[in-house]
Parts: sequence; C-alpha cells; structure tokens
Amino acid sequence: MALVPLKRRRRAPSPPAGPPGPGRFPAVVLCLVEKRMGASRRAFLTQLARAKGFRVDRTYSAAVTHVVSEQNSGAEVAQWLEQQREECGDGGDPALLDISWFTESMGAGRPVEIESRHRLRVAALAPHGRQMAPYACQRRTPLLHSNQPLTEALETLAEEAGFSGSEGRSLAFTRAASVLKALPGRLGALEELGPLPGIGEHSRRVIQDVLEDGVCAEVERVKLSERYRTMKLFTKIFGVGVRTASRWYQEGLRTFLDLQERSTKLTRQQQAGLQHYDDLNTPVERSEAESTSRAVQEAVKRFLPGASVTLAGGFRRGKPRGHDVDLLLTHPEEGREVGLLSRVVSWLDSQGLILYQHSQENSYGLREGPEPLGGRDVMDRFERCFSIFRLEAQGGPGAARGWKAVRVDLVVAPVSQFPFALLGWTGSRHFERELRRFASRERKMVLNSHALYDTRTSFYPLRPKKKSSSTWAWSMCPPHRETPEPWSTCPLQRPLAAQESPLQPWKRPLLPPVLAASSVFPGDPARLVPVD
Ligand code: 8GT
Ligand code: MN
Repeated sequence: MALVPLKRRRRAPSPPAGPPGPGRFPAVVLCLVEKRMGASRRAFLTQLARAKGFRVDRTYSAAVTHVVSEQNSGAEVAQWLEQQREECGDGGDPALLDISWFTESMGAGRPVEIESRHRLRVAALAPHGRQMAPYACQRRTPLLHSNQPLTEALETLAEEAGFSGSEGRSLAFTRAASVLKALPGRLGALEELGPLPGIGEHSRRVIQDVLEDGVCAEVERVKLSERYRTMKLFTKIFGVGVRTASRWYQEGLRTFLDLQERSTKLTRQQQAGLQHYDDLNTPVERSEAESTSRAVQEAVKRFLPGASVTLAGGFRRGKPRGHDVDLLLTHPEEGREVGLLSRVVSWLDSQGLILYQHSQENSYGLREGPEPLGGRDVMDRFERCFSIFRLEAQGGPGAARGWKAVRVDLVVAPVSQFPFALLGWTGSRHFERELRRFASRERKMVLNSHALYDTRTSFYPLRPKKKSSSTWAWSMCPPHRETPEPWSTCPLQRPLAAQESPLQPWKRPLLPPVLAASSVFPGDPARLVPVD
C-alpha cells in the first residue's frame, strides 16, 4: 500500500456516493472507517476496490459484511460500529478487519479468506469488569446489540424461572442478559468476560454452551417442555398472569380447547383476551401506536383543551414495534385532569373504537409515603384504563377484515407526578427495577412512578418544578435508545463529593434535596423542590 497517499490532504474528495451495484463478489460488502485513515486515503482505497469489482458502501448499513480500518484499535472500531448501528437503526454483524486484509485482497484481486491476524482484537470487552457499571441504569443498552443468541437463551431461562415462581433466579438471568446487551461488541469466548459483575455461574455455563455449540441444551429442553409451552400460551392471554396459568396447568389444561371443554371460568378481561388472542399477539407497529395516540388526543382535546397525551413504553425508547400502546395523560394545571379519563373513554367507545375496557381509580396519596421497598415492583396506582382498541387496519393480518385489536393502556398522572410517571412508564422493566435499586442502595432514596422520596428526611417527597417537569423527564430518554442516556456520558453527572458518598448518608444541611435528587438522575438539573 506504499503507492497510496498515507496522509490526508486538505479538502479531500469524498468517495462517490452509493454502492455501484453488487460488484463481482456479491457476498462481500465493504465499508471503510474514515477515522485515522483520513478522507482522501479512504476515497482512494474506495476507488481502488471498486475498480477491482468490490462493492464499497459509503455509509454503514446492515448489508455491510466487512468493516476495514487502519490504525484503529478493536475497541475504537467496535464503538464506531455500535454508533453506526444506532444511526441506521439496523443491525448487521460485519467482520472488523485491519487494513492488511484489504491490502492482500486488492493484491489477489478477490476477497481473501479472513484469518485471525486480519481481525481486530475486541478481546478486552470489559477487562476485569472495570468498564461495566454495576447497575443497568448506569449503562447504555442499545436497541440493537451483538449478542442476540446469548441474550435470547438467557431470557428464555429468565422467563421459565418466572413461570415457576422463582423470582430471584429469573432476575439473575435477566441481569446477565442485560450485561451482555451492554457489551461493545460480540463475545467470542467466555474468558473475554472477565469477572464481570452480574453474571453468575449458571449464566456462564449457558453462555459457554451457546458460544461452543450455537445452542444450549438446557434452553432447548425448556423450550420443548410441555409446561413452558403451556405457560407461554396461557400467559399471552390478556388478563392471565403466571398464577392463573400455573393453576390451569396443574388442573391439566393445555389448550384453548381444554379451557372451553372444561368450562373454565374466565373473567370478562380474559374472555376479551381470548377473543382477540391472535391480534393481541401480533406486534403493534409504530404507525399504529401513533394513530392510536392521535385518536386519544382528539378525544382529550374535546373535553380538556391543553391536556397532553404522551406515547411512553417501548415506543418511547425507540422500539419500532411493541406489544401494546402506553399513553400518559396530564394537564399543566394540577387537578384539571380529574374526571378526564371516563369522558375520553366514553367518547371513544361511542365512536366504536373500544372493544374492551376497565378502569381503576387513582389510589395514591403522596403524603402516605412510598410503598415498602420491593413490595410492588413497578406497579403504580394512577387512574388508569386497560383497554383493547379497534384500530383501522393498515395492512397486516387484520387488513382483510378492515380492523385490528390493539392493547392500549391509558394512564392519568397529575402534573406534579408526571416526570416520575413518564420515567416509570418508559421502561424497560429491568431498567426501572435497576434505577429503583440504585436510588435506594446508593442514594438512600425511594423512587416509584409517583415520586422520589428522601428517606433521610422522613420520606419527604421531592418533585420537579412544574415548568421543567416534562423537559426533565424527556432528557432522561432520548429516542433510539433502549435505555436513557448513560450515566457516565451525561455532562450533568458530576462525581460524588466526599460528603455525598453512598457509604456516608447525606445530611440535609450539606446537601439540600434539590441537589440530592438531581444527582440521583443524570438528566436536566431538574430543580427538584420539596412538595409543600
Ligand atoms: P412492549 O413493547 O412489549 O409493550 O414493552 P414495554 O412498553 O417496555 O412494556 P410494558 O409492559 O408495556 O410496560 C411499560 C412500562 O411501564 C414498563 O417498563 C413498566 O416498568 C412500567 N410501569 C409503571 N407502572 C406500571 C404498572 O402499574 N403496570 C405495568 N404493567 N407497567 C408499569 O411504571
Ligand atoms: Mn408497552
């Protein structure tokens, strides 16, 4: 490669945009990393490769099979790749290669076989656990990651443990999966993990099996087991939880036909769940979530102008599809939201938009103090409507019939609790659990979807000032992220001063609640003030 200019000159020409067809080697799509290589050398190499019949894409996409870089470390390229995946919203699992592979391929006039000396070393994924923050809420967990087969295996075991009522075991597998999602690249060998926090012996065995054999025998056994399959079938019915499904299984029920033949007693919710089973287990597309949101917005506007409807849940984390639509309703003037939900639901019903609904009243008193720790997990006590909407079908399975049943949760939050509601309802479930664990263990605070309490000041609830409330919650979760912005990269996340050390309880005079609360969260300073 001595013939090509090594250094970048000013204003280098960009490589021609777009790929010139599939090239002579359809199985190979190159993308060159500009960092350190420089724009002009990149343009030169692109032209060279194209002249030899290679397809070289200017921008990264899931189609790219070979990422070539020069003078970058494996970790740098892995990080670059993660960013590209996020930007293009698609995955792909390209080989990360050093320029030597490119040089040899150009010399040979064809893509040479990849040998280990060509590969960038991404071995130090998390050397000695130092790079991995212990709580999931402190890490960045992108929507698309490189360890899908491993996390799927672990999550199957987590689900199975949940079906057997072993919450602790379920959490252990979920935690291990969560750590793998946050790795900067694909795990090649168990040793690369080092003594990472949150991955226990059992999970390591599962990981090793999948790395070595492509599958884990234990997971395959679970997936085929009658109990797991039946539990999965039953818990996918709206209104059927693990306890009911388990009871049915013990009674010998295995299929929907069994439920019918044995005249199993079903609640109204479960009847609706069974009736719309197929639709409700077909993913909800983002466009469907948005049109649901618009319909609710229209109804809300009729009865309470100025009230807002916010799409939360997985869609707010940037997921392209989900299992339901989570909508939060509020009004900038506290108290005006009371009575809104029933009017909205009646109106939507009169328009033929509702197939099923049941509502629950608000039963939360801020002054009561928080629930006992660990008592209710992520459940909250907002006024809420669990419903099934009849949505006009936009293609997909309901197209012929013209409509599709979609699960919708409408949640009403008074504006003073709205940031906590939005934060809580954005999920993921594991992120929320970890955020609450962090607040309690490291900050001696209690967080739920209603408020943040400082336990040192007798459960004094803290809340953001009204004006900053929505910006505060928004700043917690930029779009296209599985979880909110990482702790470490947030400019507002300052290191704890000595007196704030988690080991040394805060004292009010040293750290007023306003600071205490803003250091729990990496968002906008929030200007949290005590509820007066
Ligand atoms: P999805 O795409 O499968 O719908 O995924 P999701 O949107 O992340 O999950 P979800 O089951 O729809 O729940 C949305 C979030 O709301 C969860 O992260 C959960 O932590 C949170 N949440 C609360 N309160 C409550 C509650 O009372 N019930 C439920 N089910 N979820 C709640 O903050
Ligand atoms: Mn959801």
